Amino acid sequence: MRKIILITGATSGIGKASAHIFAKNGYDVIITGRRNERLLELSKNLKSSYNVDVLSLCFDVKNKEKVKQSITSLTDKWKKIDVLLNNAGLAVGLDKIQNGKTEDWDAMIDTNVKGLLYVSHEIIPLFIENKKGHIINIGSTASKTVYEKGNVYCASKFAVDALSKAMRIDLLEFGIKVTQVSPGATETEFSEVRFKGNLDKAVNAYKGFKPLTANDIAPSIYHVANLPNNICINELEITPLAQANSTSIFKE
Ligand code: NDP
Ligand code: 8X3
Repeated sequence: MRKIILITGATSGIGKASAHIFAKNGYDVIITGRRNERLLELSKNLKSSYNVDVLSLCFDVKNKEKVKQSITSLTDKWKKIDVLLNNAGLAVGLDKIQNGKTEDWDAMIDTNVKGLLYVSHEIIPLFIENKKGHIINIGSTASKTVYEKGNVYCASKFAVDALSKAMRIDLLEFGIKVTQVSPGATETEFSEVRFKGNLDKAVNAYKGFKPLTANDIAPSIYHVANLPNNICINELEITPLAQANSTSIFKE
């Protein structure tokens, strides 16, 4: 029987690259996100490229009821999930705290923290029932070091750091693995979303150094998910060569 991964935020960036690498290596894949057209296109590509089963579930992780309904409606085959990749997330705005917009704060906390919790809340009982499972939470270098104007995004990722550690402890008795993968600067749609569609600002974020791409991160996610049963990588921080942490990037 093939293994199954559920990926939140598979319509773009790190989630989409992860869907490809897991499917390429024979996983059946549950892809999720809000943009249904992208999900349908990805589903078609994965099926035709890798000959695996793909289930596409369109939902917003902020919507607790929709998350619950989507997971409880899974058939028995799809409930046998091996890996949950909690990847859906975003930064909205880059302002000093005194200039921050409460709607941006809500979007980040509701998606990055509460959304991750809502999805985990539905999947953890399946893992406990199946006596196996692996939760991989996408943190960030922003989970570790606060930077100027990063305030609420950093707070939301510090929460992912705390939750990853807490899940690891609480789920020990069930043999469920928990890993936080924390990327540094990675060129995806992340900056386009952060700067609300301002492409000049988005491109500028990566000027003067070579950022990572989603395809640089996905193999490490695949690696941590496919170790022998007795090994759990708790944390993995991956940055471009030019970046030491959130605040130290060497730009030419
Ligand atoms: P992208 O913007 O390319 O992808 C983000 C994904 O999250 C999309 O598939 C989007 O799908 C999904 N998403 C966002 N909000 C929601 C929501 N409310 N409900 C469901 N899905 C949602 O960015 P990345 O690939 O870079 O980001 C992936 C993760 O990596 C995020 O958690 C981000 O914080 C983290 N990260 C990114 C870094 C970077 O430099 N790029 C560095 C460190 C961490 P859709 O819009 O279709 O819903
Ligand atoms: C995304 C990377 O540096 O914009 O988590 O916070 S950063």
